[in-house]
Amino acid sequence: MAAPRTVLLTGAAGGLGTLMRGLLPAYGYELRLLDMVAIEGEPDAIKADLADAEALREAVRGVDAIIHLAGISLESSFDKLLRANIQGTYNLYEAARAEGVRRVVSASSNHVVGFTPRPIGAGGPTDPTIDAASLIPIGTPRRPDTFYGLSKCFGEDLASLYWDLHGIETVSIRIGSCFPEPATVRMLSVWLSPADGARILHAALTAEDVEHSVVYGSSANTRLWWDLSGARALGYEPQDDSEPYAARLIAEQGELDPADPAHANLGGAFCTDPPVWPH
Ligand code: NAI
Ligand code: 15L
Repeated sequence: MAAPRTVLLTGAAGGLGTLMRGLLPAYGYELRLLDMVAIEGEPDAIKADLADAEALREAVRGVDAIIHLAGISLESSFDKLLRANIQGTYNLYEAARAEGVRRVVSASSNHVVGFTPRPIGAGGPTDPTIDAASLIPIGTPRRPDTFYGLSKCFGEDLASLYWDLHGIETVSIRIGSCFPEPATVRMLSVWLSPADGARILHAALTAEDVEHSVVYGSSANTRLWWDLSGARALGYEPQDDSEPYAARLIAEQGELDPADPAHANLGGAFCTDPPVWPH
């Protein structure tokens, strides 16, 4: 497919949406912004809920691709997740189908595999680097750690169905932690720097013949836990590594303890005491 130019960015008011609004125009994209809340300084942004199927049809009309970030980004009640992440994502794909949009890049999450035990370095629990053969593969069975993670499993499967039934291509990116800086020792392994976030979105928008691809999304962290080869195959070349933050974070918080259930799995504290969506 021709490289997309006009891209709908859902969830544009959120943390990741705000970072990507700043970074993606440099790649040549014209962004159409959508969120359920108003976006300061963006009077043209579309204020619409994913529940509003008509508004979504209008929002996707004429775009070359969609980056789908909108939704509940933490644990919540099943009913709220059903409405925002499950029904809402379905509504968006239906709008894409009806309006002929051929490419979606969708924010999945590491929490679809959150209960997967994290790999341990060959040198023991505090050995930071994992040898390539022990990195978690993309095909590892899904083990969602929350209803939130479960809603992201649905998003991946919906994308698969819309490829097979309707020929809409999606890259589902299982994002680690995309924030300006890693804030925890766990994030040293799963951090996606904002600049690498823009790089992976750009790769997912422009790669040829992605069909439905699921990839992990993080920077080239020294302490990486999963296999980034799927993302690299799309043309993603991460430039950042969380390691410069390691000494300070470990001094402040200590090493991860594999005997602590909040440290034992990829999903970290989502497996024991997940942060809850505040709304
Ligand atoms: P966020 O919570 O900061 O932003 C989500 C945005 O979606 C908000 O602006 C909110 O108003 C909007 N939204 C929520 N429900 C909506 C609805 N029904 N209709 C329209 N808009 C709605 O989350 P963040 O961190 O920006 O994450 C963006 C996406 O990436 C989310 O789907 C999240 O699950 C996913 N993700 C983020 C990670 C990260 O490290 N930031 C890691 C893994 C996945
Ligand atoms: C996610 O899926 C969340 O949306 C984000 O806020 C972070 O908590 C991230 O995972 C993480 O695992 O750190």
